[in-house]
Amino acid sequence: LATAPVGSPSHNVDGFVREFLHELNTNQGVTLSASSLNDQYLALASTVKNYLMARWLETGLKTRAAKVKTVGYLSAEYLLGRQLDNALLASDLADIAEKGLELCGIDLADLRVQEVEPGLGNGGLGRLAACFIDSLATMDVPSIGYGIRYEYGIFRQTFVDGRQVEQPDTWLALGAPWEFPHPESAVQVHFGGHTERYADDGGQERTRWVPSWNVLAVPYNYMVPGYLNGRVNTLRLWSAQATKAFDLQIFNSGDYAQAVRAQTFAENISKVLYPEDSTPQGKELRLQQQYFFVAASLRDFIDHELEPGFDLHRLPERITFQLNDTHPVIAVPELMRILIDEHGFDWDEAWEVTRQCFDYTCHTLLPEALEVWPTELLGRLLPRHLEIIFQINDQFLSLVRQTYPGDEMLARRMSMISEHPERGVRMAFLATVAASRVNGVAELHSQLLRDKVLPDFSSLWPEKFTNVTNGVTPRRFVRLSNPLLSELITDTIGAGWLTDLERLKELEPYADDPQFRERFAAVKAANKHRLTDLLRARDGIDLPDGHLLDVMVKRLHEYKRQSLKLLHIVSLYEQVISGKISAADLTPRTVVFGAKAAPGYRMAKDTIHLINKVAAKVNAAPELEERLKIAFPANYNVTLAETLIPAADLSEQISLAGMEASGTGNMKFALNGALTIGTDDGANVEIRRLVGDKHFFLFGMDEPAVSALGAKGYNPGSCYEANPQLKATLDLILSGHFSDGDRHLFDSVVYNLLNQDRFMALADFQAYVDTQAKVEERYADQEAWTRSTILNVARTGYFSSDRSMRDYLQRIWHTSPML
Ligand code: 26V
Repeated sequence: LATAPVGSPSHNVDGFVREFLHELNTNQGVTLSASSLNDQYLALASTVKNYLMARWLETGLKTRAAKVKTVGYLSAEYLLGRQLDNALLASDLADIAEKGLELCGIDLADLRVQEVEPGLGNGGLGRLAACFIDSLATMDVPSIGYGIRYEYGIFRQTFVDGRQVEQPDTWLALGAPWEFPHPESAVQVHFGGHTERYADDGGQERTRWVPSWNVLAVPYNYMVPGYLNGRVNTLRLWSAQATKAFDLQIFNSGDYAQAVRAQTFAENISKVLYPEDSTPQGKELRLQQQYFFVAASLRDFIDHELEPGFDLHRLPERITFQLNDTHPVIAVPELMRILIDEHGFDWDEAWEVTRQCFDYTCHTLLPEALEVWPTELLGRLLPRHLEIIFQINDQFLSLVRQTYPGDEMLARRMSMISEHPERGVRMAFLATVAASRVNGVAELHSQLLRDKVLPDFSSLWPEKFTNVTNGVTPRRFVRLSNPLLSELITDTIGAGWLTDLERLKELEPYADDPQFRERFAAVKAANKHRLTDLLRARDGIDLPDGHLLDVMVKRLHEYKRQSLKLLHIVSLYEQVISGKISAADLTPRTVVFGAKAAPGYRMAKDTIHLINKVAAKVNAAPELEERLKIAFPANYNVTLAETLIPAADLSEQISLAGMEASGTGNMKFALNGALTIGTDDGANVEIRRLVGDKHFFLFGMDEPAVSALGAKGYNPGSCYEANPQLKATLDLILSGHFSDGDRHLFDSVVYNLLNQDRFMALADFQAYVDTQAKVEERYADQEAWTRSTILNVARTGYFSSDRSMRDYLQRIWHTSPML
């Protein structure tokens, strides 16, 4: 009785209503008639939690008792999106809730929109982590997600005169009903100070770290419900709080203000998510964040998840930590420190355990995105960890010298310590040396990781490297975001596909069935109307009817080439206003952009400004006869993606080949019946292989061609000179046409393209424009188009994150679901 959780409320409309009203009265302290929408939303969230609670507690008991290996997913970001619908779906409560609320005179749809999504991530990497924990729960894999509870997530983007202006994301302001704070389980995290040698009782020389300050890490637990399987895993996000020591100082010291400042300093650690996602700034606070969540997570797992007295020599039997990029890599020296300094392991024993406990996923190829922490900073913040890193490096370099005698250049290349521009620790090298397995996130990316980023390491340890192609959760990105398509699929092939997405293959024969095509097209049309309604209400944007909906949504980065999409639009516009073609020649098309720029990334922000300026001009041009429109809703996020992606006809995946590690938006679009125009990059390669060349619009240089052009010397100016249409396009921007006559407003963007163009947009321009013409040709034949979109859905079941998790389980974690 003491350990068994109490039962759930009854799984019917009556039980639901009773529970809901109870929550409204006792939690919100209001009656139904006096309640606000926010009261009702919070009470609804509590009600759903109550249904999931027994399963959550049981999952914990069952997993602990089984003493099986747990996956510890270490990620600085989780881009979760709204929780309510997902929780309703996972607990099979959606219909019951809808009916129950209706009895109370409430429309579920009105409550849904009350939720502010937890945007605790920048983009692809954070959203991937959210998809992965969903799949692990659904596949009954014991796992804990560890991360940071940022008080402010990714900024809210607004536009002022077309320029991006960032606003704080106050996602906690109206209450956070999905989290369970556990201040009593807080753990201490130490920083600073120095190290000392001392002799232990047996006369053995040992080291201890004498830190100079510390903070409390308070866990906030979130339910991660599996889909209809009774498992509820945990996501544990850490929040920084000043320790008691600070409080005591407040009482004891005369300098109250100073003590409060110290408290604020400690609590700053989890205050805000860094919005840069490609150029690490080497900021001290960011390193504090990384160590903060990693130290708390290791401590939590060892002290609270393992049974007391557990022999840490056997730690790899019970945990495998996945390092989501290099952000949590400081966990490696931290585990070494725990084993050696706190548990008396000798170095070799500790290393043996540590290297079996970690695997590393790399998510980039951009050299400037690889984290290098200055040794000066590391030594100041984490002196013991720096010592340990130096020692790991020494041991590693002796292995290198042993394996390749006389090759001192190689040893220098492979050193974890870089000397220029300042001494720093290359975190990707540390991760690669420590990890049992290193993986890229799509086949091409994994190949390039081996060949270009870590070639010396892949020669030394070829078996260490592997690929796991990314995936997305079909629960959120098909079932919840596209209910009409889901219904059509279930109607056609029966239930069960949501947890076995390869079954979408069974749709293939229906691509040739005109009746099915008609229903499929009707779903797309309905989704477009849903988007139209949303954009009108959310942004005051009016989407025209009957247009090809051409969508490019992702972070703004030069390598992703939003500028290439923009050149295409300006080129069409220029041809019409200069009379080269008539508006009637245009396929009616609306281009939707969604993109946030890192606040310090000038070129990206200027590109946003340019897109908005071009949009203003194009949208108002009578010459175009309403046949070309641009919509750029501000603040693209998971919630907007859920309505936008199912409405899209065309998915823009146009990064320079070899730059986009995988992409996951590309998968979401294909699964929702959009066709892709894309380069041979990231997971596009695999999407195209699966859907077939005829149903994918490939253009541009492939990676070897990009490399060859780079080696030969690329001159964007010659593309401009050689291509009259490209010239006319850029000249129109330079003329001040989009900037009220200001000829220099967009110099940065245009001259960058003309003189540098690191990502070769001009080189791919003609191929892109030509391929867009092919898109229009196919679109003109609606039957053929719809057939292609059906085949895209039918053939992309591979991109379920359930499959990604299966690959990690088999190839990396060597564990299996709980039976
Ligand atoms: C990098 C950094 C650098 C330091 C400052 C903070 C920060 C925050 C995040 C990141 C991650 C950038 C890497 C990233 O998001 N990669 C994306 O990962 C996706 C999932 O694997 C993949 O689909 C995208 O292609 C890849 O760009």
